Amino acid sequence: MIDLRSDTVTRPSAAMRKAMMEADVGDDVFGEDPTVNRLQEAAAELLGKEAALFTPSGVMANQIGIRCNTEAGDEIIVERDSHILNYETAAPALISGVQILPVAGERGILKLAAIEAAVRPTVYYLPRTSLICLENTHNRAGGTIFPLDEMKRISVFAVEKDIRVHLDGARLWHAWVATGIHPREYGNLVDSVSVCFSKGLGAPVGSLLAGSKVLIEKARKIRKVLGGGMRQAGILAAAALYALEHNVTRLKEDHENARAFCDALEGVKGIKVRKENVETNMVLVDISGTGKKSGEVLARLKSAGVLLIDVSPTVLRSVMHMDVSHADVLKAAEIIKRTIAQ
Ligand code: TLP
Repeated sequence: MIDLRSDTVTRPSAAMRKAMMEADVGDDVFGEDPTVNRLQEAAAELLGKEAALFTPSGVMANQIGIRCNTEAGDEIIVERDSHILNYETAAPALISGVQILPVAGERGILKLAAIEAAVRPTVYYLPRTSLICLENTHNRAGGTIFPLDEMKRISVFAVEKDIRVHLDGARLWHAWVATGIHPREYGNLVDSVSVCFSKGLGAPVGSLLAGSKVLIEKARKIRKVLGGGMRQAGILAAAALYALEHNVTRLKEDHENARAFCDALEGVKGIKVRKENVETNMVLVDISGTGKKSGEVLARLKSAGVLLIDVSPTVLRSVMHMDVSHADVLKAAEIIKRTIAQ
């Protein structure tokens, strides 16, 4: 089976498992796990932030970020196709008591003009806009990269308006490798940033939120409330440290595989792929020309040996990762061609 559903499906390598096994550990609820502390310091530095907090998942890192930057009753501006809005089970309402204002972006990229138009005037009977959430790379748009210049403009505007900015950087590593722009450059522009070690970097578990010391102190308390206070989590942090050291630069192979996969599917009758939109490790495959719905196509692909997922009834997502080779990716494209032709 060639599994292109997500880059979360990777299994930790033998070397990563060895690093986990040998990790020095302590009780992290007491702040005494040396490996967790080392990871948090390294990641804070990498993201241009004073401090960082290890979390079990990307959703938890995002939700703690939202809670730290808002008050109940506020409104937050979020891109319409963002992960926070679409795949986090309405958690901002539940955990932070905030209302989401979805704003349309272009291929997942929120533009300053759209944000300006969405910010509420300061009037007592309107909700207060307290936070803007951005996503880099953008999942549902197919791994698109947030342009640094646009983020700079948004950041300047947000400071002027006293609005906070949170960056969902689950795949910020991919943007780093594709553009050469250091994560710190993005981190410097926002109040909080989440990253994941289990998407593309091969770690079994683990995400992290970075921000100011004050924000991270608040975050530690919220993580505990959410049941995310972990004990000898150094075993997991060791995997994340290993991933940062060994698995970032290789992401370029996944990006190359995404382009090769896209090339192989270009021109196939009934489906549409857009090479110009393949910026990192994902390829969106529009199957509307087949006249079939995604559920049926996915089931047929599965029986032919390829797993993808759907982002809409007519668009499938394929994600390249370290557990699929160049040959696997080309084989998957062949199987897709054959299945579509049948
Ligand atoms: N995304 C998963 C699914 O939830 C869709 C995937 O397979 O891509 N932010 C972004 C941009 C993400 O893509 C994800 C995971 C998360 C946050 C949440 O991370 P986890 O699953 O660790 O809570």
